Amino acid sequence: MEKTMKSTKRLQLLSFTALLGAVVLFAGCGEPAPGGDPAEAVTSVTITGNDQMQFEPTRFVVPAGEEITLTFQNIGQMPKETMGHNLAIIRGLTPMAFSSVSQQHPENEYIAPEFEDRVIAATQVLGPGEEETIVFTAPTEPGEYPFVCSFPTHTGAGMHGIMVVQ
Ligand SMILES: [Cu+2]
Repeated sequence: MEKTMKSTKRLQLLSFTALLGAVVLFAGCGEPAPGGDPAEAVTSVTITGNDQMQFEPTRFVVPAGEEITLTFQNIGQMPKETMGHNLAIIRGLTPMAFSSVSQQHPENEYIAPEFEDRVIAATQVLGPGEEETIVFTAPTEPGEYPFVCSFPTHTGAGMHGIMVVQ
């Protein structure tokens, strides 16, 4: 009796292990999500900004030290003077610390001259329907680097995201 119980238990354990294996296998072979897996490192990325002051996506992952091609598209319709957008990837500053000063510098595409050494890469300010592609080298140090729109009030309204370097 004791022996039978034991072997039944072992059989259940085996089935469970097989099931787990199947689940892991299935997950591993799944089709990538539309637009790519946001957790996967890429060397090319497109980010949009809209009239609601939202970036999409707000997070992307790049491999350390690689050359990255980033296209930023302003998909809004409002005029550049009131709803322009830029995209600046920064290091060593919070989005608000960077933008509260940078937004006072329209003459320099809303990049504070004193923070230029904190800018990994940046686009110009884009009007509706405009896009710009920038090529830059990802930092060699893994970590999280913010990207922001520093057009006045936009960072405070939530127009920022994270570039993960891994
Ligand atoms: Cu903006």
